[in-house]
Amino acid sequence: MALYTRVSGSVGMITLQNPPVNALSAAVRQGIVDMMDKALGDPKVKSVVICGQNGRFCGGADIREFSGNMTGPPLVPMIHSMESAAKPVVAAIEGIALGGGLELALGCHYRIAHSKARLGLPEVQLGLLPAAGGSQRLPRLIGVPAALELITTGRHVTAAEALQLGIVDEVTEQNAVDAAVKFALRVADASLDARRISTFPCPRPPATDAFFERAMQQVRQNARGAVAPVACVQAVRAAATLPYAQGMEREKELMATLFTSGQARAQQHCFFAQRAVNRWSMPNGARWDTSKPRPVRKAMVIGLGTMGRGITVALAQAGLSVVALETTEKQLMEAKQAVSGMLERTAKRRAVAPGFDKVRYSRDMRLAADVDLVIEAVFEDMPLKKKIFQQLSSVCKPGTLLCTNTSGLDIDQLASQTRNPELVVGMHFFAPAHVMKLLEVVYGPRSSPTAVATAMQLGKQMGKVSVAVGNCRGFVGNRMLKPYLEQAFFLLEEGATPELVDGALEEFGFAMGVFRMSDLSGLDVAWRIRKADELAVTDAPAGQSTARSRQGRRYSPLGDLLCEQGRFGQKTGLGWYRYDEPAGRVAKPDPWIQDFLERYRAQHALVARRMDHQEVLERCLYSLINEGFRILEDGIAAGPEDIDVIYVLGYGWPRHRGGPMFYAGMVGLARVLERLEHFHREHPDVPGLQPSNLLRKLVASGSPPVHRWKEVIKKLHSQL
Ligand code: 3H9
Repeated sequence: MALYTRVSGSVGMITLQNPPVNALSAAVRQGIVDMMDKALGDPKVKSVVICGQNGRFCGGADIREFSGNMTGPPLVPMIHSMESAAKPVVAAIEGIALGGGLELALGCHYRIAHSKARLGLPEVQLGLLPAAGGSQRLPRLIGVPAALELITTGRHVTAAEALQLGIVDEVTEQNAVDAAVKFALRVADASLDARRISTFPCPRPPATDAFFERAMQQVRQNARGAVAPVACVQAVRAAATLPYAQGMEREKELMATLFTSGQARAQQHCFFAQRAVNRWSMPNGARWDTSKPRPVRKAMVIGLGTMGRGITVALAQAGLSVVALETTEKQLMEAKQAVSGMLERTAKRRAVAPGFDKVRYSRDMRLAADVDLVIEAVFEDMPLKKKIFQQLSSVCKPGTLLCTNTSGLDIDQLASQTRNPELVVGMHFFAPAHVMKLLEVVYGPRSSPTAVATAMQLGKQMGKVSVAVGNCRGFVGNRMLKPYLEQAFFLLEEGATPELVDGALEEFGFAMGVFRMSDLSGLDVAWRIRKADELAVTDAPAGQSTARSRQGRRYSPLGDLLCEQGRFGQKTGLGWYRYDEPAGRVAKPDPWIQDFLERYRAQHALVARRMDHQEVLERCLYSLINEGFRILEDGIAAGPEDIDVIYVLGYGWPRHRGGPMFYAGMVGLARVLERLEHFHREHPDVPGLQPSNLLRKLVASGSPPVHRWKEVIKKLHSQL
């Protein structure tokens, strides 16, 4: 809806009303058309101001409408007739002007923004392009290079940057609507000839063809198979090379292709999934989000390795006081230097104060007496963690939340070391912890709703997307990773190379294939855990040190054998690849690995065979997805959206493929089931390939779309 009033005698004011972000739904568009007619037809009105209610201009087209039949007046002619109006129209931008919201503002003759407003064309992140004239007007207003960057990345800009770029005419610290009304009174009689952006010539960049070829090459490289950024370049190229009307035709054509694409659906699924995880509830229906989180002002981080340092920075940046704890003076000083550097760099990027004074470095555990929350981030050593939790339990004041950053150990075992097990939760960060958006908040059987709510709230304060998950080995993300990694090893045994497996996964859209990723994170971490679990080669019976079976199931000792050679990945310069130097970044195929694999196959009488990318993808991804179904079955994740968010934000799953569970739906659940059955027949000693009950149930229920899986899961739980 849109509300119309007349203010200051001669200014017609149109207020968009569609909470919470005033998205341009059919009713809002109809309202704008009607109210513009009213304003233009009223002889007392000399100029018009358009604004949004509740301090938010407009969040763009109503994304919820994309999945149904679009009704109501279309945006393009609506904006065009606004631009053609004979009376000046001023946009009063408060809060946000995003996507169609900014396009609406670009159709106005003037734009006044509040200093705290953010503007942008984020359509590319939804698998779309700004198709209400944005791709044609923005380059005409601010030039091709700047517009291209904003449109292909979807980046939001502050009001100050928008002013500098020339997107807005004025920035105000006062109420932007009042400022726009004053401005509208001032320009009531001014000529509009030079104010209609669609009539501006588009400045062509020098050597236009070469400029766009370079831009396209760069965008393709970063897009990892996403098509929307490519279409964005094509649309901006049309703006630079064609007259406006033809450019608009091109924009429409490109949008038509994107609009119905699977990628757009996938990216919009991610958008809604990311918001759905905030309404966290347990599979049994118990809700945490109705519990009041406790205030957290002071925190302690124990263990200042890579994770602890990142967590310290994230907490300090969120405005908390942090006590950073290490055991030796040397470790403490090294950590202090590293944390200060990280604080300085991020502060510079965000143009804020570094907050060095927020962090106090200490070796004294007794300081835990004074904090509201502790995050333990020592290495994955259960006895050590248990000892720390025992100490904390006796030092901390009542009510202090005790969190662990373990990436997969049992939260309940740690809780049982404390006097208040209800105050223990997992806060599983992803490296680098001050950068990565994802946080798994892990609740044990005894964690209280308040404890979970507090951890979730703290995550939000740190700018993370927090997903509440149940307690099991590896939680959601790492539990699903295990069968995926396992398949990658089996593929090597059967004849693949690390390059082949990584090539297939990177072509699919992962930022990094499994072997490059393992090299980056360090092979020794998982090896030490396997050793502790008596799974690694050194624990196998003498003479069978490379046995391919553990506890009755297939096991590949390849990773252990590599670690036995001291090849721990990038940090040692050697892993699944060779690096120019220790900590070097460029992965090069290593002939040593070829020999090593050949020797290994010979030792186990394995005959190498050729395999293609399709097989690599099916084996790795379907086994990961299958574990995702088991996780849903076990009630560890509340829904498929939670798993998808974890994979997209924490594990580099390509956003344009919507997350593993959405992807399974796109491939077709029946197809995933059929391929898993096939692979399981071929590899009966690999339980990860045995299709889960839930997958079978979903297929038997006619493969409903992902947002309806919860009904089937509920039924499955009620039958148990
Ligand atoms: C477009 O404009 C296409 C055109 O170029 C061409 C067309 C021809 N529609 O994020 P929040 C909901 S494409 C519908 O938690 P925040 C959201 O789902 C659009 N709903 O709040 C959530 O609902 P719920 C281009 C929307 O304050 C609630 O609002 N625009 C829309 O953290 C609150 O959202 C964009 O891509 C929408 N457009 O952040 C902007 N936007 O409560 C997308 C939000 O049921 N939106 N909702 O979970 C955003 O980036 C953020 O929501 C925003 C607010 C920054 C606006």
